[in-house]
Amino acid sequence: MRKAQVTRNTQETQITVAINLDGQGKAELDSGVPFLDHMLDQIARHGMIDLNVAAKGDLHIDAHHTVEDIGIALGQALNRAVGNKKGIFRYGHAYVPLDETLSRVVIDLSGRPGLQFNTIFTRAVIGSFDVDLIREFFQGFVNHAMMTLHIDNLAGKNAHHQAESIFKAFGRALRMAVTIDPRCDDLIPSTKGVL
Ligand SMILES: [Mn+2]
Repeated sequence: MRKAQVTRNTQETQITVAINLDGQGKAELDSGVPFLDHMLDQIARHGMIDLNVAAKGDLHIDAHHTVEDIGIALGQALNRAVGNKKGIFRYGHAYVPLDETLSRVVIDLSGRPGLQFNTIFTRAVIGSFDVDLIREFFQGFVNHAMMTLHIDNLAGKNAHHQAESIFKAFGRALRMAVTIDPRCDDLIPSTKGVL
């Protein structure tokens, strides 16, 4: 089973995450940031990834450190869980609508960190959640997952819908990228022979 657990403790946050790429979309989420829990639940459900996240962060300041550091820890966990990437699709993509909103996410488990985040949120906050933190989450994630990630919100009038469609599309795209193609057996999907 492709699983990993990461504990990351700093003076700002204490985080433990566990990931199972061959899971059933089950999530146990206690990030301390309810909107983030709602988004992580989308990754688990639509990615068919089991996800546990427990975090204690300096929320008396704001949610910035907690959200960014959960992205970092999850990126580390993904990097460990995919291992040497033998037999995986490597690339994944998804378009996900949510009513008037449409988002596209494209992934390459390239071994190189890179984020292209093209989204103009229609509001600065969703409830009490600062929408800037969505980019911070994904930047932390790609830096440690060592993945190329293109996120484009193509249409949207509602910021909750924009965020949710991005996380759903990310889950779907990740599910495709980590899927093992049985024909590939021990092949690493790169002409370099290493990812
Ligand atoms: Mn929602």
